[in-house]
Amino acid sequence: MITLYHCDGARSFRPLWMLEELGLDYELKMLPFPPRVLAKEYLAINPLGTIPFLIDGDTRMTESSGICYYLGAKYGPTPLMVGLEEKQYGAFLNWMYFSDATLTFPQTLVLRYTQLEPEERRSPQVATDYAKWFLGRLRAVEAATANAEFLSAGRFTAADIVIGYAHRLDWLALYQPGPLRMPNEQGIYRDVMALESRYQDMKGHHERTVKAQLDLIPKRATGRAVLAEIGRKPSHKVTIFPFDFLPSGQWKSETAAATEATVIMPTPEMIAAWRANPAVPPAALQPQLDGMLKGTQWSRLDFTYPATGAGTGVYMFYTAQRFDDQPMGADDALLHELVHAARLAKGLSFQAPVSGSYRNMEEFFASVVQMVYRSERRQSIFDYAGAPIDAASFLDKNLTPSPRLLMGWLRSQQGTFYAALTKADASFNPMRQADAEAAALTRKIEHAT
Ligand SMILES: N[C@@H](CCC(=O)N[C@@H](CS)C(=O)NCC(=O)O)C(=O)O
Repeated sequence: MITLYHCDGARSFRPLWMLEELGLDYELKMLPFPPRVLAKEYLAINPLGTIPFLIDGDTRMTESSGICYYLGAKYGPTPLMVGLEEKQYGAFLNWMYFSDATLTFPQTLVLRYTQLEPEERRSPQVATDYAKWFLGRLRAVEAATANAEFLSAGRFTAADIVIGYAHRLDWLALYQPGPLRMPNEQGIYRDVMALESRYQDMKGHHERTVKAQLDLIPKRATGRAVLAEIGRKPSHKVTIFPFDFLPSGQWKSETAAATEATVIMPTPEMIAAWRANPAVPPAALQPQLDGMLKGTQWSRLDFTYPATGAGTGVYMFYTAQRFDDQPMGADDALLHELVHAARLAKGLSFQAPVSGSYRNMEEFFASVVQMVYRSERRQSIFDYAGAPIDAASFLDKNLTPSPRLLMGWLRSQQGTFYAALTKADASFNPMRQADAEAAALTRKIEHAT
């Protein structure tokens, strides 16, 4: 499988477009920009820190236009490439090199000295000079497309893709566009717009597939209990991103995982603000949390945070299709993450280890609730490592802490949620079982006294 590292708005758009035109399967890894600063782990993958980076088997490439050429040559034949035997081969090759060496180079300087550098290092002079330079060089494109729809060989080729990048909406905003870069509505740049709409399609697809799974969840009592628990913290948003948006800091440990619920670590100032003025709804802080999404302050929840008990917005990373070939279903995997989300939103996160396969208390709770849901659907039930569970003896399982103690914790931390879970009509329902045991014990004690 081909992997492409990409930042929205960056040159990696060229190979992305080429991959789409060729209809190849690929994995897209999104990074915050600039990754050199905001996703330092990426330097271990691409020491240059630049975007794009393509992995295809043993092949590693960093040059956007070179990657387009490689993909066309390797996965062709395709009309996107102009062959050596064609008259326009030289012109085609010239545009391929022109795209980066001549065209994107001045663009980069403008971007750097108007936006990327810290305020004090910005330089209006560099920006103005190189904007002029860029516009001058663009005249070659203008001339070539004055009477022709395409740049070479009379058809749409990789040359149009690599030159087209310089015309993306982002860049247009930067250069205050004139008709120069939009020759006509029917021209090649319409295809750039089509790619923009493909982004929207991808977003729409994600939203539709997640919603399809979310719609299944309230059909079961377990699902309704989890959603209601999340609903008890309306001030905290739960946002579901595609799995590939998982912050790069977590790739090493988590790339094998199919889903992940993550909180953004609040800054000490934010926690202090909450404490000083509890009347301020935490929702007011949400824009700050969202701002952190840009990359600088991603962090896993650590042991110290739950002590605040304030709860927080939760970001989940989930793509329904990742469950196509897995024993667990896309809906119960989503439910599992939503249990984490419900607890994180309440400021509950107990990472104390649980023996057996469960890793920690949070995974135990999420996994058990997931299995009650599966059991309600008359599906197989298994532990965190995938081994079958015997419903009748689950509470007696030799775990540390014991399942009964863990049930008691859940009940004391989330009483309403726990009570709702006992209502689920499932042959595996340790919450109901533990409640029934407690009631029987109470009766016995009452009887004896
Ligand atoms: N010649 C390379 C240049 C790659 C490059 O400089 N990419 C920019 C994004 S458009 C980048 O990663 N800049 C961030 C940095 O240099 O840290 C190409 O065409 O792909």
